[in-house]
Amino acid sequence: MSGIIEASSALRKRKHLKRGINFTLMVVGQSGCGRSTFINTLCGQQVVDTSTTVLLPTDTSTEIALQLREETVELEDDEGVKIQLNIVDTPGFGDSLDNTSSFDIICDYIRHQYDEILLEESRVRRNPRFKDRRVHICLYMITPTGHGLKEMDVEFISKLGNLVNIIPVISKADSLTVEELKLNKKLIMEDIDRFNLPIYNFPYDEEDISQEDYDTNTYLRSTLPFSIVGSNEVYNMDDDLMIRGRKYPWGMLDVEDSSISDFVILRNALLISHLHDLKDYTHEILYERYRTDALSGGNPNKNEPIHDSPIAQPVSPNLSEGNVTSNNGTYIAREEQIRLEEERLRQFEERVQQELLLKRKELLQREQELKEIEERLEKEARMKQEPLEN
Ligand SMILES: Nc1nc2c(ncn2[C@@H]2O[C@H](COP(=O)(O)OP(=O)(O)OP(=O)(O)O)[C@@H](O)[C@H]2O)c(=O)[nH]1
Ligand SMILES: [Mg+2]
Repeated sequence: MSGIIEASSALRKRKHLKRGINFTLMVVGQSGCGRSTFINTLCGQQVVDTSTTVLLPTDTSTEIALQLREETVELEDDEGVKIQLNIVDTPGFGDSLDNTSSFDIICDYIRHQYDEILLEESRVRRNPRFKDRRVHICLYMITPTGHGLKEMDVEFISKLGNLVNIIPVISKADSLTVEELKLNKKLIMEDIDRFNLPIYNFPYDEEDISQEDYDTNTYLRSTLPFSIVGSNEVYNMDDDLMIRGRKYPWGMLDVEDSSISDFVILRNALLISHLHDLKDYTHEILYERYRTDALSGGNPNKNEPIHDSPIAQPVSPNLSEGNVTSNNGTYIAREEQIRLEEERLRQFEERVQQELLLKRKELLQREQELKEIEERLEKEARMKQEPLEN
């Protein structure tokens, strides 16, 4: 009997591995901070275009709207384990004077994915094609100023850190010297402590952790925030060694150079050692809290520190007098919750529609430009031909 169970679990595992592990990474950071380059470096291939993403304000607003761009790439490790890596890029982030709407768009996106799971869980018949698109990790890129966190960084992490795992990273670390980088890391961690910011700091259960995992997690904690160097170029070195690096007049910098870059540590943590931990934490802690708040009529929008709120109980048909009032209250609160959810979804849809309109407008403009170029070329060709005919 146990043989059958083992065999079927091995089969399930193989099937799971064949399909690939689904993992979603969001990259947030101000324009030009190196988001696209990092994504390509992490995947070891050109996944996103690195031409500058210049977003223009719409006619009706001076604000630059943030966009969410999704890409999926399949990665495979040395042992043939596949990862379906969904990447959410955030061009336009932090480009406005007031970034509240950017924060809201990201917040809504993450909550929307939780709502989808909530809905799917409540279905009698599950959708076999349902895709879990919850964000398992949000890398928050800090520009290498040599100082601590900016006001916007503090606001973002405190607003979203209880909804999604946030790991802070210093991008373009090669623009700082080793000493400056050390100081920059220290200042950032001091700010994180001072403002009590909820980042993902490789949590573990003290009673249920091996010495090896304990050492790894402690080391990763002490390395935060990770410093990264990205590049879109691969160079063939003299000894036929291929390296992804940045070429400067004074020499070559390997993105994996550990004196300045924690890229290898971060890649290993994200895609190998902590991939399942990040998924588990998202499901068991972050989503569970969201679900509890949503079902108990609370407001999952609020950003309270993680707490052990009681799981909502199903409403019993034999209610005592006292329970009627409290369940009635819960019922009203749930109705209010549904109303708020509907309103939020309506706003979400509106934003998507607006984005669609904008894209259509851009497309029409491009078409018009193309037409004008064609006409000009035709005219030039005709003018060249005319003297020949005469
Ligand atoms: N020195 C240095 N430059 C980098 C690094 N990563 C990216 N860059 C450069 O920074 C510029 C912007 O990089 P992108 O990856 O396009 O940045 P982005 O955040 O995607 O930019 P937008 O999409 O325009 O918001 C490019 O010229 C990159 O070559 C890095 O680690 N170090
Ligand atoms: Mg980009």
